[in-house]
Amino acid sequence: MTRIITVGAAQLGPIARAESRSQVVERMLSLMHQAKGNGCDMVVFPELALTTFFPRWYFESQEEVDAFFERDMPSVETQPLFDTARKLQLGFYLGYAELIEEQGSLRHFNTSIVVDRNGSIVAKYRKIHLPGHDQHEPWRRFQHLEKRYFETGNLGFTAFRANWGDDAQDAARQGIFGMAICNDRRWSETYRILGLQGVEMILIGYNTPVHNPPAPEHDALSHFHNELVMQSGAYQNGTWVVGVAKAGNEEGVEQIGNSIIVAPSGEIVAACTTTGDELAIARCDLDLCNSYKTTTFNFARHRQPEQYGMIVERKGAIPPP
Ligand code: CDT
Repeated sequence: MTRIITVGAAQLGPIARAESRSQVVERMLSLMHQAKGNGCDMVVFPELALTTFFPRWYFESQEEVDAFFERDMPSVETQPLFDTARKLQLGFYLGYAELIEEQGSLRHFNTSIVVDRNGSIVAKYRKIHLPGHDQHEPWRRFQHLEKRYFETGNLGFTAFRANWGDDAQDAARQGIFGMAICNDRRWSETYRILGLQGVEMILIGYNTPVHNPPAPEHDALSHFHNELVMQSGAYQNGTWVVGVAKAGNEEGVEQIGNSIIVAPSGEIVAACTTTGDELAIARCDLDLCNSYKTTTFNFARHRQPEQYGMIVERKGAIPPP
């Protein structure tokens, strides 16, 4: 059996601070139409896809911060994405800043959702590995205040079943999916926790500046590290990985593009080549995962978690001499 899902990595070029949600949504709709014209079943948009990457600025007022957040999903501005999904029968992954009242208090998360071909939200994820810092650091050329503006995600790495076929029973188009957001992709736990749930495709949106202020010596390696983590995460867990950037010079900050679709072999099978709005497409056979999940990375047969436990019991690192 082959279970082929045709996926579009729907990279977005820079989004100016002055650009409205509706203007961005227009750009996204154009990518959705292109994707449908090229036979896609779903598209993956970047992290925080609806606005500029606002954690690069320090804001004194919470009101200014909250203006970048979505209180409703869908909202008036994002409803066309859901309507178009239904009209084109095309699913999507969307990253956005979520402001929600939970347990009587207002909470801020860096969130992603998967919407199916009928325009229904089928899964939600809230970013766990928040990078950057929580205080204004004026020495930086630009800030990375995710730890100030977001809370750590509280939904875990939870795999879910999704169906991209014509009807709910169409087993040929069913698969096990997972989500992650940007910095999560650098952590092996992300892939392994989803891998242990049998994930077959991990969807990841990101915004990655080329320049890393605390470690500028990494700048020249930013593409290498981007590919390294997603390729190894795919291979070591026998899963497809779709990584999609918000790219280009956004408000004076250069962001990597390098959106890629990685096969369970670890090979890159499609890639964006610009730093603008661009679609990279791959026909992804979910059954390719089995070749890795039943041999080299047959977890039930080859993992040795009881032995790893002994290392954990040593309570961390070996003390210095
Ligand atoms: N948005 C986000 O998570 N960006 C981080 C920047 C970290 S600097 C290495 C990322 O991991 O790409």
